[in-house]
Amino acid sequence: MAPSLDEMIQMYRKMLEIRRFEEAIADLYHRGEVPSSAHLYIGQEAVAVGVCSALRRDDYVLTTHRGHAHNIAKGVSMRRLAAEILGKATGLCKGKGGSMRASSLADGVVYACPIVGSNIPIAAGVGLSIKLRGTDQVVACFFGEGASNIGDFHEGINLAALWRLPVLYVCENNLYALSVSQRRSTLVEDIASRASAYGIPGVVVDGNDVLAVYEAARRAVEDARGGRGPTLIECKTYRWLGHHAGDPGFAYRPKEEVEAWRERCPIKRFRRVLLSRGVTEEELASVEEEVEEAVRDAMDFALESPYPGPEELLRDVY
Ligand SMILES: Cc1ncc(C[n+]2csc(CCOP(=O)(O)OP(=O)(O)O)c2C)c(N)n1
Repeated sequence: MAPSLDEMIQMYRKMLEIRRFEEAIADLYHRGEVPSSAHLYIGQEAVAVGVCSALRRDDYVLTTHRGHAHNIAKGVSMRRLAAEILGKATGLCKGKGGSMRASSLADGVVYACPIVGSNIPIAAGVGLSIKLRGTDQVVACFFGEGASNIGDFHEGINLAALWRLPVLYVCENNLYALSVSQRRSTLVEDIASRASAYGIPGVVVDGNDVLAVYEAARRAVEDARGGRGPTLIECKTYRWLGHHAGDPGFAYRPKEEVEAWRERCPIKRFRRVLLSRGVTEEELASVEEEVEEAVRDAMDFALESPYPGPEELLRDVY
């Protein structure tokens, strides 16, 4: 079932929130306000939003070092996410997680971690917990194509497949793992083809088309809730910027390639779809204004928040 027009406008809003949020974080990073690295998601917005729009509020998400977007798409407060990235006491993890570990259990974002591939078996664990508790929740696990060459990928997906766990494995294939292109690390063209090794469906989707991603995710959610087990969804996309905010991103990628992908902007593309379905310029302009304001508010909140005090140093440490 396709999303309603209202739902599509909400999807547009979320994609734009992610874009503006990431631009603002890049700006703060270059002004020295971000005390860690920040791996930006600009260009990939259709993936996080397409998948999370097919989830329920009580479903779960696991993300990676490139996880701001998955938090926003799942409904996490942009104020508390921005505060976390700036290491502030008002952040999602009291400023102790930072950009790469920002997560919010209350919103279903269970885990964010820069150890590449580590979330894949943990997602199977979350899926097992759902199964043992007997609910019909599902879990979406996001990772890059680089992670699909890590041993955890095999162990995690094999187990989830064997036990028919309710997991969506979402590979965001942005063609590069750090500076290594997929061509230099992997002989198969489609990461999704690896699904056949585990006896589960593997789907390739245009990761810059939010409606296509939504539809693939919706089907996978239906299977997962129905007890038919996991799906591996590969979203072909591209990160516009460097691996992290301090990487110009041009040393290992041809300028023409970056430009060609910028032409395929998932947000502009979806904007055209909305206009063709009867949404007016005025409606979109008011969404755009509200998003700018919400992102400004989030950054102000984060900048004005205090850092945690020394008494916090050993609290929450196990
Ligand atoms: C186990 C492990 N090996 C290496 C690294 C260093 N590292 C950090 S991000 C990254 C690239 C990850 O690429 P991919 O999984 O495709 O995700 P993307 O950054 O493209 O979103 C690497 C190698 C790491 N963090 N963890």
